[in-house]
Amino acid sequence: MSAFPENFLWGAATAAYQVEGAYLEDGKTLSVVDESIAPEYADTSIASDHYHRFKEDIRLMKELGLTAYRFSIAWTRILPNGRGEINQSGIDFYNQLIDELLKNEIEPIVTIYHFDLPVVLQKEYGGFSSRKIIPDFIEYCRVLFEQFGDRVKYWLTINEQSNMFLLPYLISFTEDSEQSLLKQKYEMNHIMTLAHASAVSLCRELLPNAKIGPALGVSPIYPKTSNPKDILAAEKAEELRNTFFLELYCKGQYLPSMLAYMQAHDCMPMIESGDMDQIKAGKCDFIGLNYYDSKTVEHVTEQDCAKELVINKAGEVGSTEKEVIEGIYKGCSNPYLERNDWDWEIDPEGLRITLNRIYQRYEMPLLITENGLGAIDTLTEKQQIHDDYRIDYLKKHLEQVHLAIVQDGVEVFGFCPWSFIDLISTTSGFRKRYGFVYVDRTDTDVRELTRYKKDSFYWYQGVIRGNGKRL
Ligand code: BGP
Repeated sequence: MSAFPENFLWGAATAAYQVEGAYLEDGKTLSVVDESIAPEYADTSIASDHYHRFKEDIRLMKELGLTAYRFSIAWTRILPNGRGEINQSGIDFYNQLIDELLKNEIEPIVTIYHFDLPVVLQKEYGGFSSRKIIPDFIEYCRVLFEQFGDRVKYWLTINEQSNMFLLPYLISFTEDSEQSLLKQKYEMNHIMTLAHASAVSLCRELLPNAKIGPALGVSPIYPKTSNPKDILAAEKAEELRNTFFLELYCKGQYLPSMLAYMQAHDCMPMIESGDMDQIKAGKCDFIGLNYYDSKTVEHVTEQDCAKELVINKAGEVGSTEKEVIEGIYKGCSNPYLERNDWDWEIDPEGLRITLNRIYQRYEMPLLITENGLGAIDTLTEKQQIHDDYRIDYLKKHLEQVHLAIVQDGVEVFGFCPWSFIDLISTTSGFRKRYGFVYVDRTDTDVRELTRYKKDSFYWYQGVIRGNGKRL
């Protein structure tokens, strides 16, 4: 196997609310995700205690050989009231984190917004459901660019705008709104797109040498059979779930089929004059991709009623209920793929397919901002974690990234698996782990939070040392 490109970013990823803890320390206030974690799981008060142990964690990153680290900044640490007064302790924390990374020759990749809207802004005007968020978001971005832009070259605007459609718990919709939930989602999406594009434009103005893009959650969509009806359903699902967002980010336009869809379903957002120019002006430099699985769909019949996705949060195999989008598609399982305990279908080739679909269409550099396997890990008596299943998952996915680069001409400039260290899973607490580094705690027992290197840590270390030659 040939090596990966020179200067390929060998990274790993985390997000503030999942890893930091200290959720009310040093001036920080609560975000909507701090409040939304189900009570049976660990809350975000301590998480992996990265806030207090970041130096120890960066030593581990160095030992692992990382050349990049993707993390998110908590808006509520920087601007506890959502806007206005800057919290110096928050600035100090991220300054120390960034300086420590750079001292260790690790490139910081900063996510500006990873689901953690300040509660105050949700209460005041419904967060991203109101255009009032745009100036507040931009003020927050300005603070980040001014404070950290001298050292941070890579920025990610919004994490998984696409998934907020599928997973409404990621955003608090206004229950007493007169608008349907669907309409609220499309309104929110438009406002988020404006916020994203404004952040890109501001970054260009303040940091002309920086690179900025979104972190999109993507799953390629396959038809269940070669029945043209299934193929059409898959193409429509691909537009609805993936291309819709990519067209906005990369071309600054609404996909014609999505305009028709929004008209027909009475969920057209309010597009004010100047909006589309603003969105066009904020074209991103690269696309960040969070990839975990693929999805398979079949056509719907007249008997199929609309149904929301029910996700498997407990790790009970088979408890996912796939969504039905009336008149368009119905989710189904793929008999060719294995799945993890949370029913996520493991599909390494799907990553190559996704990289190709996106790159061949937009020709924009791609950064893999998340990829990984959530699993229940066991700490042995000798303090080891034999996570060969995770090694197998990452190895197969990296092989496909390599093939996309060398055989398909796709430009991928980095790989940031999820996650560097064990952290709170968005849906399933500490039961579902992703890290290269084990954190000794459970959802109910915080213990000492001691860090242990998993087998996958040593495997990834070898991969990085050989620049991907030895997977
Ligand atoms: C992505 C999020 C991450 C992370 C990951 C794994 O959607 O960006 O924050 O949580 O998925 O998901 P989960 O924790 O639900 O297994």
